[in-house]
Amino acid sequence: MLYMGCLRGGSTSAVRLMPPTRRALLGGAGTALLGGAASTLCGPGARARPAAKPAGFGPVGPPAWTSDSLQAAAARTGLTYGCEVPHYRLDMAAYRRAVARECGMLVCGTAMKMEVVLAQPGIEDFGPGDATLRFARANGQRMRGHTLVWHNALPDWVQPLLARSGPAQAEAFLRRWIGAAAGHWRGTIEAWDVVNEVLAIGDAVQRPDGLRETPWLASLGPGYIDLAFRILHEVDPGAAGTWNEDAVEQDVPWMEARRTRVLRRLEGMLARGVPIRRFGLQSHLTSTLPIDQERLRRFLAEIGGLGLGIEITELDFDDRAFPSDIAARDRGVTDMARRYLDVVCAEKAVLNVVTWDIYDPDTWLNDHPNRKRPDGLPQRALPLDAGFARKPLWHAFHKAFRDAPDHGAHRDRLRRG
Ligand code: 9MR
Repeated sequence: MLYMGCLRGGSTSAVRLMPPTRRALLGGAGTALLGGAASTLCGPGARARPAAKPAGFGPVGPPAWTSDSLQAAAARTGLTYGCEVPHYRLDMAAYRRAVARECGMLVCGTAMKMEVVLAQPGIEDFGPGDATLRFARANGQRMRGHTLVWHNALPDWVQPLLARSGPAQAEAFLRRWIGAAAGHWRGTIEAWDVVNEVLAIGDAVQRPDGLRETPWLASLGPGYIDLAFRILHEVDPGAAGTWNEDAVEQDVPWMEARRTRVLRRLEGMLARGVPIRRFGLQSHLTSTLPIDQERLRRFLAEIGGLGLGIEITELDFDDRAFPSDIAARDRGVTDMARRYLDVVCAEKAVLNVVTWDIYDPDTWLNDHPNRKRPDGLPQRALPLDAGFARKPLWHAFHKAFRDAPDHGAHRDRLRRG
């Protein structure tokens, strides 16, 4: 509704294209999207208006993780271990038990993305995100927010509207969206992935700044990244703003070039006073490429040296270069994991290690055309197997956490900002 009005109607009037939803009529964040003079919402000076504090997501309960869990081992060094959770999985008792037992932090796979929250124009659906947040809080777990600005997971109706909008309308839309999502969950999210995958890859690297061509870049120009961080800071100053990026972990020249771009951009953002507090390495590691521990160590240390925190946000292991034999495959995967985690856990700026889901059947790697195994077998990418038993990879994580130096004091300081 108002979103469409902003984009379609230019700067003068908000066009209500649909009747108000029950949620909007009853109050809450939806009201903020309907009310108010259109000129204050759609003009260049439009401010993100955080929603009124929601009714609440329940008290933070005592930690549910067990003393022999990944989280318990990580916490000893000031790290937090967590995983991505598809919201529908919370209907499955065994899944709930596994996640409560192992994790100190959760992140939604899709529930906090625009594709779910704004699937239909004028209707905000916070339900799946709220349910995950309630579950996390009841189990004493923290939440990451994923993700505010991404070229994927845009609802069908948003892309064409962004394409037709000028910078003022696009900025107003961005403010409304971040105001709605980060405003709704304000005070409950440790860190938001403010921008996700902003660097182009391969032949798509066309611009000198290396930015990916996206609807956000097209409508707002390269300043959209700084702007998004500033908006989040206005809406929820307690949430750390994270730049989450992929393909910066392994030892190939094109990833080294991306690491250099990351460092230069981070320096620029800090020099411009952008309120960024963390950098996230997605860490979808692949067995087809090597890991150079020294290069990785240097990269993490340089980010830490800028005063930023670091998060491992989507860790998993694509085992497609390893043999079909399960024992041999697990040896390959655990070896990669140890090489990676030993460096990661030794860097004091690293705060969170989050895997993309926790049990093998859920990994996205089985569905992706470029990631599937050539033998058609399911990937062994995650710490738990299909029966939620702890795999050799779980033991590799546990040992890496146990053997890691204690950087608790430094990590606590970085978390506080
Ligand atoms: O795993 C997520 C999948 O369920 C969603 O359909 C998809 C689109 O929203 O996003 C997947 O998660 C991606 C993440 O948001 C960003 N990095 C890559 C992840 C795997 O594709």
